[in-house]
Amino acid sequence: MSSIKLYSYWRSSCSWRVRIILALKGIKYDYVAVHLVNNGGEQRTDVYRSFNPMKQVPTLVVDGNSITQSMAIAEYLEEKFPKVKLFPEDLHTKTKVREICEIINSGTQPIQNLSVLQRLDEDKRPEWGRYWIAKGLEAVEKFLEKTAGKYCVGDEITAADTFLVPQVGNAHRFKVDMSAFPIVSRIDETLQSHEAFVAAHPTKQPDNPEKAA
Ligand SMILES: N[C@@H](CCC(=O)N[C@@H](CS)C(=O)NCC(=O)O)C(=O)O
Repeated sequence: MSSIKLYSYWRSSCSWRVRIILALKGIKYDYVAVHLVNNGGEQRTDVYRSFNPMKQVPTLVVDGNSITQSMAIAEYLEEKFPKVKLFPEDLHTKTKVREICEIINSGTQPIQNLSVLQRLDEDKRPEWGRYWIAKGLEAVEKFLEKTAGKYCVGDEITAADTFLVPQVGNAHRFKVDMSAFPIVSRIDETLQSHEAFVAAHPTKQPDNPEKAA
């Protein structure tokens, strides 16, 4: 039995992806909150930086070994806990899953991430975030026209769904007009009531200020 710790921030979409995966796979873990804003950002402390040089969440620590980058964490968990599969066996289908993950992971979230926004004047940030999130979701929607069934790729939940839902969460925060993304919206809505997605939601995390209050 491994000891697993997740360094997370309730509102971080990248941490949210990993929380969904852990919940879907039924993996128990200890939650360690890293406040991204207070005290100049706890992700920037020397101690945290020693195991996450990018100064970002999430970090997963398994039996004392730290793993950073949500995609690497997703692939690690897939191999270590293969019972619930989030990357399909079929190579073509698996590649479709990875493509959707990467549109979000590399093409969308990094451009609207906190440390990027903090380089802009405060009044420019909402429009910047809205623009880049809408651009990413436009590409995801086009993909989904070809791949979607009940979920992003066919009728089984895959890693693509675990990346999509948190990015839609960010879209709502930035007030993106979702009417242009009907398939994205339909899948997000379907997954909102799935128990693993409910458990991983920001509102359910111990460091959510409303929960702590
Ligand atoms: N590629 C990384 C991105 C991680 C990332 O951007 N994390 C954000 C929260 S979603 C963060 O920690 N931001 C803090 C900062 O920018 O200072 C991953 O997927 O894990």
